[in-house]
Amino acid sequence: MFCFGMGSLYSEQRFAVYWGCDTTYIRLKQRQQILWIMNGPLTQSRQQEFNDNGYLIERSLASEETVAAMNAIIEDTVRPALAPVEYEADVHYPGSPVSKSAPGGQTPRRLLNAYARDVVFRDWARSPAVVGRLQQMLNCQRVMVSQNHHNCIMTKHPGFSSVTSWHQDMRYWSFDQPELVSVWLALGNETPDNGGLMLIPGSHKLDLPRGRLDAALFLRTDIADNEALINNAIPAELNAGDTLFFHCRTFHAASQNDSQALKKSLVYTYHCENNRAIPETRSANHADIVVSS
Ligand SMILES: O=C(O)CCC(=O)C(=O)O
Repeated sequence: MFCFGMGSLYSEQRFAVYWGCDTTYIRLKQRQQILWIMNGPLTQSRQQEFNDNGYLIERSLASEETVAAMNAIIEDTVRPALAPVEYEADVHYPGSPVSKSAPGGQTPRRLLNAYARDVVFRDWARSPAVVGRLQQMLNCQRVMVSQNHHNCIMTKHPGFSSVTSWHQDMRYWSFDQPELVSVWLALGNETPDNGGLMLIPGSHKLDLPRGRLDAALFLRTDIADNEALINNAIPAELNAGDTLFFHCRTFHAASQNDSQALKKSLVYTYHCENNRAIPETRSANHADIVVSS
């Protein structure tokens, strides 16, 4: 059911506005052309891009002030790292320090529980710019943020970072449905040189046989078909404030930070309210939070 309204945009042009619960059409009558079809902040073509590729980069989504406030908090709490923390030595990935007592062993990989760390992180997590996009990508009104695992500030330090091999984030999650979206906010420049993410477009649609993955659910590197798949990867080149949305089935990877500067990114993962964490799994450790109004 549509409501109807009319008004003047310019003296010589009239426009009509139709709106329903979710959809607004703005039509310039003079051209009889729909200029703008909106179901939320993403145009249909941007939403289609996300559906096709399994990821979408939205440039400058966070303001300079927000990025500066977040960076200041992180700089204050990363050396030494304020608990709870995951250390590079915890993950045992290629390049990780072998233990917490080895050289570089105290290098933090993630400052965990970002949502609880400061209101600036909470405000971002529940901001209309983020949540509106997620409602479209996840196709639901009621969106929740997880307080488990990807609720963190990723810190990639020069000198002691590790390689994250090709994986889908579903390896971390236990949910009714593999329908989650992570939101990765760059707090500085990210390129392959400083360990920025690489993604394989369209890989969220693949249903690979178990044999294509190793014991830890990374893509096996000894299989020619995987090599062909990995050759399609593209880097997510980000500037501070740019935001990468990616589906939990999109294969991605990252190398070590070969620059001289700490790389910082804020990451949250979201799902629809009717997609529940499986009880007694790590995904259900802490209650999820509704972020849509
Ligand atoms: O920054 C990285 O090394 C990649 C992180 C990542 O993909 C993950 O934690 O799932």
